[in-house]
Amino acid sequence: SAEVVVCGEAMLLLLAEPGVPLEHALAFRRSVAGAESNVAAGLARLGHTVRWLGRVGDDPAGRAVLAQLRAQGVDSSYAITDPEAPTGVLMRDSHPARAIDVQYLRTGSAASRLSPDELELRMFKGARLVHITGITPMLSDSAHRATLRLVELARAAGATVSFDPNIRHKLGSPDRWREVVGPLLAHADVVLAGEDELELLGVPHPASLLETGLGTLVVKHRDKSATCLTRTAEACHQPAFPVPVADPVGAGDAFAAGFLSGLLHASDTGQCLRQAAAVAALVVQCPTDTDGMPDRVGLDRALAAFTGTNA
Ligand code: KDG
Repeated sequence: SAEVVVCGEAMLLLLAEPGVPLEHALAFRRSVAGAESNVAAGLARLGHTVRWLGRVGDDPAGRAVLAQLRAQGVDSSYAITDPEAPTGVLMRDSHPARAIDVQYLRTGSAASRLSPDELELRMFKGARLVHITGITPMLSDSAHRATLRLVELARAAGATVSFDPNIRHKLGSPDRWREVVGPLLAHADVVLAGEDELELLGVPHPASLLETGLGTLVVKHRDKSATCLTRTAEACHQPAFPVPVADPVGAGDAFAAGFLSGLLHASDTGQCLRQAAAVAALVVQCPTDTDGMPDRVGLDRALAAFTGTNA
């Protein structure tokens, strides 16, 4: 069994050589993209047992994705290989100070065919935490229904549900995001969201979510600081640690991995937020979404360096 279960689309990532616009890049680095698999990789690196659920095609890209997840210590034994649809691909560039160009080749991908009847309670046995994002329900109607099923199964297994809306404008209009992803906020125990995302989803006053059942809300602000609100503890605020940014993509997933690891260790919200900020600060210094993910020792060292205390 795994302590954490995540479900989502993992894609082959083709990352343009640093700083070169996607359109002009000649050399690409191969890696894996996918918000949920990024969180899985981060939590596994921090010592948690993590299972990834999702679908890939029966193709070299799919095999490469599964091999990388395995190498990152993520259990993919329940992954489904679809003989009829391809693995999704994400091409992008990375610049610290310019908008990042992303091109998806994911329409009709194997992952987008996820359906509720493929999810079974045994996949969640022993899980303490199930992490989902708003990307999955935006992939297709069946993936939307599967996301609702995920929440049901997580509840049946007695797991905490964490949710990151992860709005990606290329996947749908703001209205569509509001309609599909907005209602999911009410199903989660823990929400990690950008303030711009909450505004788009029609939640101008984040604290109001705590009145409708949510236990923990982390709001990521435009200045990269974050606030954690809970029903019981006092609000906590954490600025971002200042670091040179090489590739900002994956910062949110790194932040989630650091925060959720803290929750699994029953740390107080201040510590969860510091860890979140530290993991994000380490990940943005490296190319790809996950290369900078620290292990426990690396995280403690970074926290000591960032906060000026001894580990
Ligand atoms: O969170 C980083 C993600 O944006 C990236 O890995 C790809 O999941 C992804 C998506 O759907 O854009």
